Amino acid sequence: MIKVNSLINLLKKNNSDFFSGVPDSVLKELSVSLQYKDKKNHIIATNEGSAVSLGIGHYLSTKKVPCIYMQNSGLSNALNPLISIAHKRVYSIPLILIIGWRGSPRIKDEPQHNVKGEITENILKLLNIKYTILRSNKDLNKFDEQIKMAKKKSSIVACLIEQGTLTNIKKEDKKKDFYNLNKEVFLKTLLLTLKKNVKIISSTGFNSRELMYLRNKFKIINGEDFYMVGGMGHTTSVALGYSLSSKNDVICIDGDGSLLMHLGSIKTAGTFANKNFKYILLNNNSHNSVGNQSTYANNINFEKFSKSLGFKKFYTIKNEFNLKKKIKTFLSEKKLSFLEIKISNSKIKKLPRPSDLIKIKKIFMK
Ligand SMILES: Cc1ncc(C[n+]2csc(CCOP(=O)(O)OP(=O)(O)O)c2C)c(N)n1
Repeated sequence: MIKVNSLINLLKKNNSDFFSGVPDSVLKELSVSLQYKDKKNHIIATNEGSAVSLGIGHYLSTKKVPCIYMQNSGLSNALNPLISIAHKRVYSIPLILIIGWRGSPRIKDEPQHNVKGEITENILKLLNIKYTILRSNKDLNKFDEQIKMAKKKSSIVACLIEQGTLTNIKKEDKKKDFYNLNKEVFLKTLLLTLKKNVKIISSTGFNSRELMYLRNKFKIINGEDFYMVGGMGHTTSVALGYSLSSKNDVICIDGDGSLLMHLGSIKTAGTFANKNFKYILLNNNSHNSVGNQSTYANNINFEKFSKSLGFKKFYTIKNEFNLKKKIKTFLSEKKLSFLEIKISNSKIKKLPRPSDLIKIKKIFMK
């Protein structure tokens, strides 16, 4: 185990004090600690490519090497600027990557993480990025040497961190809900309001897991779900692609972190979606499932936003008053509509995880 402060101090000793990244459960201690202590020098980015690019900009203006953190699933989002801008044979920009290693061969994980976990080291090797697997304080020394070398050679260096490695010295504050409407109440009411042939496509994080939990708990059979266990930020596009060739109503249930990760896809929906595409944003203003870090979505005016992107109607719900009626009104709307739910964080303990993915796909496609 490694205290998160030992890692942060090592980076700062190397004159790296600018941090950007996308939150991850493995690196929760790091991002939460930075959010409280390094507010000025820490930017929570909407996707990993942006985080790398923010770091590139920081280097260009300060000559200091930035630290970019991400889950290994986000490494693919980061590849474009890593390869086409920062790579040794392009602009040779030094960067320190801190990568949460879900699905490492040592640790049992979900299918989508196992696939990425197995190839993560090879991706780094393909990019010629030197890396250290950080498991104990001893490994910090090796990483320190690699950082010094990367600075000298103006190259990229990385560390891989597995679940449970980082520890926090202080218990983190429990962050309060930003909004009050109970998420379980909303999702249960939505499921109970569905017509028979409705399809739901839901985003990664707690949203899909809660839907699955509630369906099982209350034995709700109307509608069918497809859970986006990975591909964060692509829920809108999958739902749009499905809806364009379907006669059924398709409900896209998205999180605010997920929406912001690939924001452009909602413009594509606003331009191309038919009225069978129903977009629901569960806005809790946080990355609830990976440590409650802020998404800063609270100050977006989603009515102006969605209407300027092509949605014809906007609805918002923030409490339980007339909940069922409001959901019905939205679902029966004949024009392309966007529904923002100002919602609490999840309150359900021990949420299940979708595991038999091929079965879920087959049932969904029936
Ligand atoms: C590409 C990628 N980057 C990061 C993650 C880690 N991750 C999983 S869920 C999540 C937060 C999603 O936020 P939101 O959509 O608001 O849903 P909530 O967690 O609040 O339910 C993140 C960052 C991921 N799965 N994939």
